Amino acid sequence: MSEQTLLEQKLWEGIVQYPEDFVEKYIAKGYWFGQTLSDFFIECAEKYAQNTAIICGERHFSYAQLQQHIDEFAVYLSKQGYQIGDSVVIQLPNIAEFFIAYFGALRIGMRPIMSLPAHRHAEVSHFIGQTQAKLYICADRFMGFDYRKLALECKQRCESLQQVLVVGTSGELSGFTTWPDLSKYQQQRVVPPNLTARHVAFFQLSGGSTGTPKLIPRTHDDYLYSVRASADICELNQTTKMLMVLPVAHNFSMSSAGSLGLFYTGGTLVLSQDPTAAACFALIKQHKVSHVALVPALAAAWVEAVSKGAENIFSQLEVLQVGGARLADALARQLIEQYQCRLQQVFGMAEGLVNYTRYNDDIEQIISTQGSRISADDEIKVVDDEDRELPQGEVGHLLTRGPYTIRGYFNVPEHNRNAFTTDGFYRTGDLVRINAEGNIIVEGRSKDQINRGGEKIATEEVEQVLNQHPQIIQSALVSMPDQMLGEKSCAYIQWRTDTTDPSPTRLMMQLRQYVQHYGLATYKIPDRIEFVEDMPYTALGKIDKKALRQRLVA
Ligand code: OOB
Repeated sequence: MSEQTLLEQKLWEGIVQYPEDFVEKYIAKGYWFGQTLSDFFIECAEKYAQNTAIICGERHFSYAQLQQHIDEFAVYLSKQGYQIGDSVVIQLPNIAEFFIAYFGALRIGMRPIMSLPAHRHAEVSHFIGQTQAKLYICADRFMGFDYRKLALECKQRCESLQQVLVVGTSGELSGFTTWPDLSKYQQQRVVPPNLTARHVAFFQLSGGSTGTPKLIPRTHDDYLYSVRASADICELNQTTKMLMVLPVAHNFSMSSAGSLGLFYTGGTLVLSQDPTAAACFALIKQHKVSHVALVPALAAAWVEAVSKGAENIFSQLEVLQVGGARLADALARQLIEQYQCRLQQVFGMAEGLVNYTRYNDDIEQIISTQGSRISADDEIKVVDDEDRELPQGEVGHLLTRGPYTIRGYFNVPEHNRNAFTTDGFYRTGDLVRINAEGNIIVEGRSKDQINRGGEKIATEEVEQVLNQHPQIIQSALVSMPDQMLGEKSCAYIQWRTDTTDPSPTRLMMQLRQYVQHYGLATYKIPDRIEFVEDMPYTALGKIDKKALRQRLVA
């Protein structure tokens, strides 16, 4: 077999491709136009060379400077021996190095995995293991957490991992390196990899509903289509100043319209590592920020700050986007009516489909719906439990297929059989209704997931960890309503009674520590623990989570 064929095989391993007739359609319609993400940024940098691309604390980067650093970092990576198709887990806070690492890796055809700062060693080592990643890029410390410890844990578990690259100080651990002095690579260029825009560019992560988080392979073509179309819908331009306060690597932050949509139009990204109203309001004032994207919990916290006397920054923004979890109608109304905010609701998923309320939608639509799809070729079905399409207006399961929605998660054929229909529709796990105006209203969820202020918890993943505890017979994680976050998690625990029970508070602390020690992201640690003698069961003999949730509300 030729080297090229072997490479092609490697690049498509574990990937479910779009069927040829759809590929032809998406190309014919001009959605996919054959540009890689790397070439995309090169084009932005040429077009807007002198515009400021990123403000990161005291550091300002023009588009030309950012591209220069990307090129230099790409040279560094290739000198380290990395090649096309190699995977790299990137886990960085909202700092400029994120973009240098991301585009630098893409420049040589490496495939980044977009880990979030909240992930811990269980998740990160899973990402490394799944993709056989050779490189892990992290910060030294962030929000009081030392990522070098996490990296050490991953080094012990993951054979594929060759290098840990630390932004900050490496602590001189063996196999750890610090962020290079990029000026050393100034005069050099890498040879662009032999890749097409149809190939997978990088991996987003799914919130999931079963087991460990799944990897979402996004191609250059599909991702860039969603980026360009989003930038158009959101009407971004060279004067746009976007504050990035949600994690940079999240799909909402990157592409809806996010940083990439912003780069496409030549605007300026202001990075914040601190989501508090105090910190962000100061940045908004200082840089005359025009656009911000928040999850409902953060929007509520900022409203609280304004109601307590902070300056009303909502009326100063051109647009406030809110998405990631259901925005309560009352909060939407308050933002618009009391604080003169120009609100846009965003309902999307890392797997693809994104919906926006449009600026010219009727106010009531903006308040009470989650908008409409990006593309006329986003196929949307609302179905009953037997996959039969429901009449318009009825609540059912949302299925979708389209020019930027994946056809399968990476390397999990068994799981894909349930997560997608045989004709390629993605089962979103969301319960929705479509109103007379054609806008989507998210009414609930059929997937076993908790949406904790926009951070998704696959209940099964946490239960599996709890169930490994020697004293636990079985466990069930359910959501409980929360004023600030929308939802929090409560673990019902059936404890072995044959041992002497320490006090419930002691037990609770022990269990929390147990989950933390296991290495799950902190937001997955149960907020509350309830001990029960037995579980309620459904007629089928499964744990009746509905009954448990009702108990909590009662
Ligand atoms: C975004 O992406 P993910 O992958 O973290 O989560 C997707 C899930 C959706 O299936 C839905 O259950 C929920 O998050 N969701 C919303 C929502 N936006 C997302 N539920 C109700 N209302 C909304 N506005 O969260 C994401 C990706 C791109 C853009 C925006 C959000």
